[in-house]
Amino acid sequence: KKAGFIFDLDGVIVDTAKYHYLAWRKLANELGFEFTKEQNELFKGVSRKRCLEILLDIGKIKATQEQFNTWMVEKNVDYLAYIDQMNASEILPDVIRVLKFLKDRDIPIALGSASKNAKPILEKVNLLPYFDSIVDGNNVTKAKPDPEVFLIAAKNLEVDPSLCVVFEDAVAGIQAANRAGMLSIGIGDPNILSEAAFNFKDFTEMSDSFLESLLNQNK
Ligand code: G16
Ligand code: MG
Repeated sequence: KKAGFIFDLDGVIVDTAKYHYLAWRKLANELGFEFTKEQNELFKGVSRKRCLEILLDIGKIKATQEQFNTWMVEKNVDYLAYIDQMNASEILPDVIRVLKFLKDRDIPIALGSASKNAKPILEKVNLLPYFDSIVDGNNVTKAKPDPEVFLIAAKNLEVDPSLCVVFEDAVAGIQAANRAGMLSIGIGDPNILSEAAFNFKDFTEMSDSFLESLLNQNK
Protein backbone atom coordinates (compact mmCIF):
# COMPACT_ATOMS: atom_id res chain seq x y z
CA LYS A 1 0.00 0.00 0.00
CA LYS A 2 1.22 3.49 -0.75
CA ALA A 3 2.25 6.03 1.86
CA GLY A 4 1.30 9.73 1.77
CA PHE A 5 3.36 12.60 3.13
CA ILE A 6 2.00 15.78 4.68
CA PHE A 7 4.13 18.87 5.38
CA ASP A 8 3.34 21.75 7.70
CA LEU A 9 4.42 25.10 6.20
CA ASP A 10 5.68 27.61 8.75
CA GLY A 11 8.66 26.15 10.61
CA VAL A 12 8.95 23.08 8.37
CA ILE A 13 9.27 24.36 4.79
CA VAL A 14 10.02 28.05 5.42
CA ASP A 15 10.60 30.21 8.48
CA THR A 16 7.69 32.60 8.03
CA ALA A 17 7.39 32.86 11.84
CA LYS A 18 9.88 35.74 11.74
CA TYR A 19 7.59 37.72 9.41
CA HIS A 20 4.50 36.91 11.46
CA TYR A 21 6.48 38.19 14.46
CA LEU A 22 7.44 41.49 12.81
CA ALA A 23 3.85 42.12 11.72
CA TRP A 24 2.37 41.28 15.13
CA ARG A 25 5.03 43.36 16.91
CA LYS A 26 4.24 46.39 14.74
CA LEU A 27 0.57 46.11 15.67
CA ALA A 28 1.40 45.67 19.37
CA ASN A 29 3.67 48.73 19.31
CA GLU A 30 0.95 50.79 17.61
CA LEU A 31 -1.42 49.71 20.36
CA GLY A 32 1.18 50.78 22.93
CA PHE A 33 2.81 47.60 24.24
CA GLU A 34 5.76 45.29 23.63
CA PHE A 35 5.59 41.87 22.00
CA THR A 36 8.63 39.63 22.44
CA LYS A 37 10.14 36.76 20.45
CA GLU A 38 9.36 34.46 23.38
CA GLN A 39 5.70 35.43 23.26
CA ASN A 40 5.73 34.79 19.52
CA GLU A 41 6.39 31.09 20.29
CA LEU A 42 2.76 30.87 21.45
CA PHE A 43 1.65 31.89 17.96
CA LYS A 44 3.25 29.02 16.03
CA GLY A 45 0.70 26.84 14.25
CA VAL A 46 -2.13 28.95 15.72
CA SER A 47 -4.78 30.62 13.52
CA ARG A 48 -4.62 34.34 12.78
CA LYS A 49 -7.80 35.03 14.75
CA ARG A 50 -6.54 33.14 17.81
CA CYS A 51 -3.18 34.94 17.56
CA LEU A 52 -4.90 38.34 17.72
CA GLU A 53 -6.95 37.21 20.73
CA ILE A 54 -3.74 36.19 22.53
CA LEU A 55 -1.99 39.43 21.48
CA LEU A 56 -4.82 41.57 22.87
CA ASP A 57 -4.71 39.55 26.11
CA ILE A 58 -0.98 40.28 26.39
CA GLY A 59 -1.64 44.02 25.88
CA LYS A 60 -4.74 43.87 28.12
CA ILE A 61 -6.74 45.49 25.35
CA LYS A 62 -10.48 45.14 24.86
CA ALA A 63 -11.50 45.44 21.24
CA THR A 64 -14.84 46.02 19.55
CA GLN A 65 -15.66 43.54 16.79
CA GLU A 66 -14.89 46.27 14.27
CA GLN A 67 -11.46 47.05 15.75
CA PHE A 68 -10.69 43.35 15.93
CA ASN A 69 -11.41 42.91 12.22
CA THR A 70 -9.44 46.04 11.28
CA TRP A 71 -6.37 44.80 13.19
CA MET A 72 -6.62 41.35 11.63
CA VAL A 73 -6.54 42.95 8.18
CA GLU A 74 -3.76 45.38 9.13
CA LYS A 75 -1.52 42.59 10.42
CA ASN A 76 -2.09 40.54 7.30
CA VAL A 77 -1.34 43.45 4.95
CA ASP A 78 2.00 43.98 6.73
CA TYR A 79 2.70 40.23 6.68
CA LEU A 80 1.95 40.00 2.95
CA ALA A 81 4.46 42.77 2.25
CA TYR A 82 7.16 40.52 3.75
CA ILE A 83 5.89 37.46 1.87
CA ASP A 84 6.08 39.41 -1.35
CA GLN A 85 9.87 39.69 -0.88
CA MET A 86 10.38 35.95 -0.37
CA ASN A 87 12.24 33.70 -2.80
CA ALA A 88 13.61 30.15 -2.99
CA SER A 89 16.61 31.06 -0.81
CA GLU A 90 14.25 30.98 2.18
CA ILE A 91 13.41 27.30 1.83
CA LEU A 92 14.73 25.55 4.94
CA PRO A 93 17.78 23.23 4.56
CA ASP A 94 17.22 19.91 2.73
CA VAL A 95 13.47 20.45 2.24
CA ILE A 96 13.99 20.17 -1.52
CA ARG A 97 16.04 16.98 -1.13
CA VAL A 98 13.18 15.36 0.81
CA LEU A 99 10.52 16.60 -1.63
CA LYS A 100 12.56 15.30 -4.58
CA PHE A 101 13.13 11.95 -2.87
CA LEU A 102 9.36 11.52 -2.56
CA LYS A 103 8.54 12.87 -6.03
CA ASP A 104 11.10 10.51 -7.64
CA ARG A 105 9.17 7.62 -6.09
CA ASP A 106 5.70 8.93 -7.03
CA ILE A 107 4.71 9.37 -3.39
CA PRO A 108 1.74 11.73 -2.98
CA ILE A 109 2.55 14.95 -1.11
CA ALA A 110 0.21 17.39 0.65
CA LEU A 111 0.53 20.61 2.60
CA GLY A 112 -1.31 20.80 5.94
CA SER A 113 -1.07 24.36 7.26
CA ALA A 114 -3.08 26.73 9.45
CA SER A 115 -2.14 29.62 7.17
CA LYS A 116 -4.56 31.29 4.79
CA ASN A 117 -1.54 32.48 2.81
CA ALA A 118 -0.05 29.05 2.15
CA LYS A 119 -0.49 29.00 -1.62
CA PRO A 120 1.10 32.39 -2.37
CA ILE A 121 4.03 31.47 -0.10
CA LEU A 122 4.64 28.16 -1.92
CA GLU A 123 4.39 30.06 -5.20
CA LYS A 124 6.94 32.63 -4.07
CA VAL A 125 9.51 29.98 -3.16
CA ASN A 126 8.74 27.89 -6.27
CA LEU A 127 7.58 24.78 -4.42
CA LEU A 128 3.96 24.69 -5.59
CA PRO A 129 4.62 22.00 -8.28
CA TYR A 130 5.63 19.44 -5.64
CA PHE A 131 2.24 19.41 -3.93
CA ASP A 132 -0.62 17.19 -5.02
CA SER A 133 -2.93 18.81 -2.49
CA ILE A 134 -2.88 21.98 -0.40
CA VAL A 135 -5.01 22.04 2.72
CA ASP A 136 -4.73 25.30 4.64
CA GLY A 137 -6.56 27.82 6.80
CA ASN A 138 -9.08 28.36 4.01
CA ASN A 139 -10.22 24.72 4.04
CA VAL A 140 -10.53 23.89 7.72
CA THR A 141 -13.09 24.75 10.38
CA LYS A 142 -11.20 23.26 13.35
CA ALA A 143 -7.64 24.30 14.17
CA LYS A 144 -4.79 21.98 15.19
CA PRO A 145 -4.65 20.00 17.56
CA ASP A 146 -7.89 18.92 15.87
CA PRO A 147 -6.89 16.37 13.19
CA GLU A 148 -9.21 17.89 10.54
CA VAL A 149 -6.50 19.53 8.41
CA PHE A 150 -4.50 16.30 8.08
CA LEU A 151 -7.56 14.08 7.57
CA ILE A 152 -8.69 16.28 4.66
CA ALA A 153 -5.16 16.07 3.23
CA ALA A 154 -5.19 12.25 3.45
CA LYS A 155 -8.56 12.17 1.76
CA ASN A 156 -7.36 14.42 -1.06
CA LEU A 157 -4.28 12.22 -1.55
CA GLU A 158 -6.51 9.12 -1.45
CA VAL A 159 -4.23 7.58 1.16
CA ASP A 160 -5.46 5.90 4.34
CA PRO A 161 -4.59 8.13 7.38
CA SER A 162 -2.73 5.20 8.98
CA LEU A 163 -0.32 5.30 6.01
CA CYS A 164 0.34 9.05 6.26
CA VAL A 165 3.49 10.66 7.61
CA VAL A 166 3.32 14.24 8.98
CA PHE A 167 6.23 16.67 9.38
CA GLU A 168 5.44 19.30 12.04
CA ASP A 169 7.24 21.94 14.13
CA ALA A 170 4.40 22.79 16.54
CA VAL A 171 3.13 20.81 19.53
CA ALA A 172 -0.48 21.29 18.39
CA GLY A 173 0.50 19.94 14.97
CA ILE A 174 2.11 16.80 16.41
CA GLN A 175 -1.01 16.25 18.51
CA ALA A 176 -3.22 16.71 15.43
CA ALA A 177 -1.15 14.13 13.49
CA ASN A 178 -1.32 11.66 16.38
CA ARG A 179 -5.08 12.13 16.70
CA ALA A 180 -5.43 11.51 12.96
CA GLY A 181 -3.72 8.15 13.48
CA MET A 182 -0.74 9.26 11.39
CA LEU A 183 2.99 8.90 11.98
CA SER A 184 4.14 12.22 13.50
CA ILE A 185 7.65 13.47 12.89
CA GLY A 186 8.82 16.48 14.88
CA ILE A 187 11.05 18.99 13.09
CA GLY A 188 12.68 21.16 15.73
CA ASP A 189 13.36 20.87 19.45
CA PRO A 190 12.83 17.23 20.59
CA ASN A 191 12.11 18.38 24.15
CA ILE A 192 9.23 20.56 22.98
CA LEU A 193 7.98 18.00 20.41
CA SER A 194 8.28 15.00 22.72
CA GLU A 195 4.89 13.60 21.66
CA ALA A 196 6.21 12.94 18.13
CA ALA A 197 6.98 9.37 17.03
CA PHE A 198 10.36 10.56 15.69
CA ASN A 199 12.33 13.77 16.15
CA PHE A 200 14.79 15.63 13.95
CA LYS A 201 16.39 19.01 14.50
CA ASP A 202 15.89 19.71 10.80
CA PHE A 203 15.79 17.81 7.50
CA THR A 204 19.60 17.76 7.18
CA GLU A 205 19.55 15.16 9.97
CA MET A 206 17.07 12.92 8.14
CA SER A 207 18.82 10.33 5.98
CA ASP A 208 17.54 8.84 2.74
CA SER A 209 17.51 5.43 4.43
CA PHE A 210 15.22 6.80 7.15
CA LEU A 211 12.89 8.17 4.44
CA GLU A 212 13.05 4.80 2.70
CA SER A 213 12.00 3.09 5.95
CA LEU A 214 8.92 5.35 6.11
CA LEU A 215 7.86 4.22 2.66
CA ASN A 216 8.10 0.57 3.58
CA GLN A 217 6.64 0.66 7.08
CA ASN A 218 3.17 -0.57 6.13
CA LYS A 219 3.91 -3.09 3.40
C1 G16 B 1 1.08 29.30 10.46
C2 G16 B 1 1.85 29.99 11.59
C3 G16 B 1 0.99 30.74 12.58
C4 G16 B 1 -0.02 31.60 11.84
C5 G16 B 1 -0.91 30.67 11.02
C6 G16 B 1 -1.97 31.45 10.24
O1 G16 B 1 0.81 27.98 10.73
O2 G16 B 1 2.65 29.07 12.32
O3 G16 B 1 1.81 31.55 13.40
O4 G16 B 1 -0.79 32.37 12.74
O5 G16 B 1 -0.12 29.94 10.08
O6 G16 B 1 -1.34 32.20 9.23
P1 G16 B 1 -2.08 33.29 8.30
O7 G16 B 1 -2.20 34.53 9.09
O8 G16 B 1 -1.12 33.39 7.12
O9 G16 B 1 -3.40 32.71 7.90
P2 G16 B 1 1.47 26.59 10.09
O10 G16 B 1 0.31 25.65 10.32
O11 G16 B 1 1.81 26.73 8.61
O12 G16 B 1 2.67 26.31 10.94
MG1 MG C 1 4.33 25.16 11.77
